[in-house]
Amino acid sequence: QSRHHFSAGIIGAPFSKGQPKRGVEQGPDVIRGAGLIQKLQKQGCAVKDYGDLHFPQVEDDDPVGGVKHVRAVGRANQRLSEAVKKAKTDGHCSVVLGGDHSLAIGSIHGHASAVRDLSVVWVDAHADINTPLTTSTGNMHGQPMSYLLRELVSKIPVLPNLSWLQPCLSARDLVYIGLRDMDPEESFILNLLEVKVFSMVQVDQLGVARVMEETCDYLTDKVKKPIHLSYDIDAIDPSVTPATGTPVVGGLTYREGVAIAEHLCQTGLLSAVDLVEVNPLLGPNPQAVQSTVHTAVDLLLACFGRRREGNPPSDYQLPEP
Ligand code: HAR
Ligand code: MN
Ligand code: MN
Ligand code: MN
Repeated sequence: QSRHHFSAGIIGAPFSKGQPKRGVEQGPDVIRGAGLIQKLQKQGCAVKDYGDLHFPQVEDDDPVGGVKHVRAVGRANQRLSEAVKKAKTDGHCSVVLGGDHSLAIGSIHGHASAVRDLSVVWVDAHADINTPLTTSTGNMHGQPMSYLLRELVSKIPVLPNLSWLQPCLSARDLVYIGLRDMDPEESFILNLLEVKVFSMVQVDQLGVARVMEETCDYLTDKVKKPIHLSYDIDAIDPSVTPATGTPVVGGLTYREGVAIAEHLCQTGLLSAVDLVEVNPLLGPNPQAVQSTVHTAVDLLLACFGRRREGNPPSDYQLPEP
C-alpha cells in the first residue's frame, strides 16, 4: 500500500450523557455499519476491533453546580481512558468512535498515559474549553479541554467520579482548527493561554494547505510528539454533515475536512483519533444522515493513508499475457 504500515485499534464509545440529545450513542453502530473496518482493511490497514465499551447506569447523578451527568461522564471516561491506553500499548493508532465530545477527556488521558507526551489537533466548530464554572449550558461536551489542560488546573473544582483525572496537556501543544462558535468565556481562555487557533477566518484567509503546514510547523517546532486528532463532525459544514447535535453554518467543506486528515496522516505522527458527535437521529432526512456518516468514514480512511491523488499498491505486479 505505502511505505507506512498502518494499524487501527477501534474502540466504540456509545455515550451521549455529555449533551442532552438522544441518538449520538448510535454513532459507533452507524459508522461501523457504513463499512469502516472493511474499507480500512481493503486499503491495507491492519485493524483490531475492540468492540463497544459498556457504560453502566450511574444512579443519583444530579447536576453539580449546574453541570449535568458529571458522575456518568466521569465513570465513562475512566473506562475509555483504560481502553485507549490498552490500544496504544498493543501498538495501534487508537480510534474512538463516539459518542459525544466529552469522551475526549478519557481518550486524550488514556493516550497520554501510554505515550507520556503528546500534542492535540482539535477540529471542531466549538472550542469545548468551558470550565464547570463558565459553562452556560451545563453540558460536559462543551468542557473537555478545560479538564485536560495543565494551565487550568486551579480553575477546576473537585467533581464526583473525576478524581482519577490529572491534566495531561500543555496549552502550547494544542491547535484548534475550524472554530466559529465560541462562548465569550471560551474566547477569554483561548487568549489567556495563547492557544494556537485556526478559526474559519484563518481557513478562509490562508487556505487549508497553509493552515496544515503552519499547524505541523507549530507542533513539531522542538520535538516530534505523537499527535492526537480529536475530530468533531460538526467542524464540517452542516450542508455536508447535518446529522449532529449542534450544527453551525459556515464550516469546513468536505475537501477541507479530508485535507486535514490526509495531512496529519502524512506526518507519520498520528497516534490517536476521535470521531465524535455523529447523531443518526438528527438531520432532516435519511440522505442527510448518510452524507454525515459517509463523511465520517472518509475522514477516518484519510487518517489511515487513503489519498485522493491515488493509492498504488506497493506489492502489485502487472499481469502479463
Ligand atoms: N459552547 C457551548 C457549551 O459549552 C456549546 C458546545 C457544543 N459542543 C459541541 N462540541 N457540540 O463541540 O455548551
Ligand atoms: Mn466538540
Ligand atoms: Mn462541536
Ligand atoms: Mn506538515
